[in-house]
Amino acid sequence: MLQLRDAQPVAVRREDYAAPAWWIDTVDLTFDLDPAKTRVLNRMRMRRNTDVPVQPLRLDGDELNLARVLVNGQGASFRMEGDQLVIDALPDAFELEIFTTCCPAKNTKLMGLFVSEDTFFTQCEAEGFRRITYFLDRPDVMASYQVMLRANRSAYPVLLSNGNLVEQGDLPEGRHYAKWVDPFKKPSYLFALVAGKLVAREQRIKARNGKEHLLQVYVRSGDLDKTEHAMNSLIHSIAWDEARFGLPLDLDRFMIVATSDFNMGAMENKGLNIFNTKYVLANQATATDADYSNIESVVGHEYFHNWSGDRVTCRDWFQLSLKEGLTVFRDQEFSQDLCADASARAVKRIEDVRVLRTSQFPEDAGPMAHPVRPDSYIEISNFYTVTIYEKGAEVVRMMQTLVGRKGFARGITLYFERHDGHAVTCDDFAQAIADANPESELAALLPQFKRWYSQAGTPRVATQGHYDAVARTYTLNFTQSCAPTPGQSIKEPFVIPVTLGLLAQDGQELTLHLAGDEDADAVRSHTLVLTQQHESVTFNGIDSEPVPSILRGFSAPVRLDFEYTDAQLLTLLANDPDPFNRWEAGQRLALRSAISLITSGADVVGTTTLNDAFVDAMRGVLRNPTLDSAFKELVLTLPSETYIAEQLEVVDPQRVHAVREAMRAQLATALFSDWEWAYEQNQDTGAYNPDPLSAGRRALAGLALVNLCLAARASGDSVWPGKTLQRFKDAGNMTDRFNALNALVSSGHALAQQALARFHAIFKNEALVIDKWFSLQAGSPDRGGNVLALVKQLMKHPDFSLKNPNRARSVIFSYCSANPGAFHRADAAGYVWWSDRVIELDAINPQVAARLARALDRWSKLAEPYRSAAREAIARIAARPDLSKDTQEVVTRALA
Ligand code: 0A1
Ligand code: ZN
Repeated sequence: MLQLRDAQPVAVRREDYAAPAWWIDTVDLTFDLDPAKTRVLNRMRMRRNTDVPVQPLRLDGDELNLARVLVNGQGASFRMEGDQLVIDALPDAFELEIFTTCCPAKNTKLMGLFVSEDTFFTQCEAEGFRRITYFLDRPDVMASYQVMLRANRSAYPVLLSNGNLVEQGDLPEGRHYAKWVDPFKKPSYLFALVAGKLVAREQRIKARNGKEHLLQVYVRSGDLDKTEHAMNSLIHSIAWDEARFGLPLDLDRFMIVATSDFNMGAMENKGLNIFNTKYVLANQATATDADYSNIESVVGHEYFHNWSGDRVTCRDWFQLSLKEGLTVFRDQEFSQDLCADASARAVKRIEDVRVLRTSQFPEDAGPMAHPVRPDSYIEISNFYTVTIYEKGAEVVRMMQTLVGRKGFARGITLYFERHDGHAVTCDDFAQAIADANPESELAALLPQFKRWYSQAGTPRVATQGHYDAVARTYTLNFTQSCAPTPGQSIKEPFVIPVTLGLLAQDGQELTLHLAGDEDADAVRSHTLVLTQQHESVTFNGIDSEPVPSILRGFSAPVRLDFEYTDAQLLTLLANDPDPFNRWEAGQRLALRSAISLITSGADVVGTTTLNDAFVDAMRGVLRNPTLDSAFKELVLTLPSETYIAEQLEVVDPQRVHAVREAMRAQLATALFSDWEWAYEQNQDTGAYNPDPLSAGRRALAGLALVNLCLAARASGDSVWPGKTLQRFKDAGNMTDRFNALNALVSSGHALAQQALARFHAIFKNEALVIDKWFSLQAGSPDRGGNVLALVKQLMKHPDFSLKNPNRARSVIFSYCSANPGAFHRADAAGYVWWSDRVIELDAINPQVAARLARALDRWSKLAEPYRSAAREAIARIAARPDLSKDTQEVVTRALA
């Protein structure tokens, strides 16, 4: 069906929210599944919402073929207004029957009902259910569902939907049926069905209360040997939510199904989670430690949505962070709680903060900046962002900091008691946490705290220290500010919890005596809650100028400015008991060197970037017997090009790249024997185990190998590249194998080619591994300026497909979003190629296209000639007459 698009798509505004004019009490769906033409019979019991003025019934639809509309069994008159089916003059309660068909085989958007490798899947969040039937497709309409699935038995032996299987049997002509009833009311976005040839790993578990549950992980038959980790992650998630928050599994049966065609990571449909294969399938031969860890988080994330999202859902899509920020916070806490010790927990925290700062901070400073609770959108799919997810999680984390861990658990209990079975708002959440902790600072500051929901942008906290030797006091003066963001020129002060401590110059941590609070217990870490633009705190009894450790554990999502001396940073790097700030000190030192060379105009080649003190400190960390390998790996990894670029007013991406590469080369060479030592020290002989401790050892060995190959590149030595190739061949797990391959490819060694060919030959039937193969090449360093040509060639490879989102991402995103040194070309060829891919993808899958369209979000920061060329490439996309509203919204905002 031809889709006519509005010339000017209209924005949906939060302030326009109105309760629905009608409720849907029950939905009875019958599917006759056929890839070319699926028939959907939808019978609903509807009732007028008597709290709002009388209005016609307006049902949402998208790309549906309508065959019949019956009201109480009689043909009814209706009209179409755009995509909406409108019925006037209805009784206060009635039964509505709608019969439609759709074509899942042609559904390349992967929203609604689609086919992937001969199996039917659905994706309904946010507005996909309207592609299945006409409906009140909004999250505050919650209904009871029963679903009849009918299909050919041999082609689709497994028929799944939400809830419990209540009946199944055969039908004439080789067909069969299954009937499912979901015991919980839910919004349409949580509906799901799956039908196809799948097999399941099953496990029965007994909950604390003695109730039995059936857990299933469904995959294609060749993948059953890759489901153990997902199943274990699910079991751990169930136990954790019950232990930490008292939230039990409320279903007899909980299913996870994997599909290789999926726009996002996974989806929390009630009782029937649908996952991208990337976040389910793992065995040691095909998955890396990072894959294992991501699977654990995503399985946890989707499972935790069963309460934070499904039992209590969002009133409208502006409240998306209500479920996403909270659920990311919960999955982060889950992963931390699974760690065996404090060091592993700190490593997880550093990794989370790194994601926030390299992805969310740029978003908050760019054209797509929006509050955690946005005020308007054109296409809601564009708002599944790092701001809603990761910054939203930081907002929840700050609440926990302000009320304490126990108080927060009390707040969560109250939230679920109050709102179970309802669709609510971010205000309701914050209110519950505050009400459960009436004496807390959160309760006292709630209206101001909620500015975190309404104001976009990353606050900056400028801090100065003043030591008074006579009074033996140390004072910290704080000034907070926040730059304007689109539509918000003035920002009011935020509530910012700043956890801090003080170190003596010899590195000893000091006991804190707060001036004006002499009765307080002596502590070594204190959380100061900033509420004003200017504020200060004074510590008494300080014998010499201390080194402040500010924003410990990254206690608030802000940029902290403090004019540390190099000596102070070295003290923190060597001694801070707070591992986050210890790591941060190293990052600040590296950043400082990078920025001074970038802005100096000096020749990069031949300039020694890093001073001896820094190199010695890095050696000290690498050789430190008391630190874990995972932590060492984080400290010895330089800040990313994206993060460095964010600190600059004007960005020459080639210079940023060249400087960072020079720093890497210097660390590789200067620490050569230390890297050799670290590599040898971090070899595991036992059976493969993806736990944080062993994963950390492999990570550090992998970094060592990269450095050894880089150093060999400089010296012309061939010993380490040879050893690396051998390691690549002999590796007993994907982590070691891929790290070795990466070391050869990223150092540009000639041996990389044969390793790549061998890798492809070994794994040609493992789609997720082939994604890695594409991605590594598209992300490889552009030493001769030929990565763009390579990327073009990769797109012609028989294994490449633009329709498969994972594959498209593995080539196109790896080049455009993760390889700045290759993408930002002075001849603009990278940008032109990017704009062509956005346009091409937009016709297939607007969600994926709109994400790719964000690769040049920060164009206005670029130096010439990049800036003009980037703008032109964006304008080229924007000029297309037939863009989806997804992509149109992104490019329009970029050019505004
Ligand atoms: N709610 C899911 C994310 C998700 C959102 C939209 C989707 O449509 C393509 C798919 C998944 C989560 O947070 O995991
Ligand atoms: Zn989520």
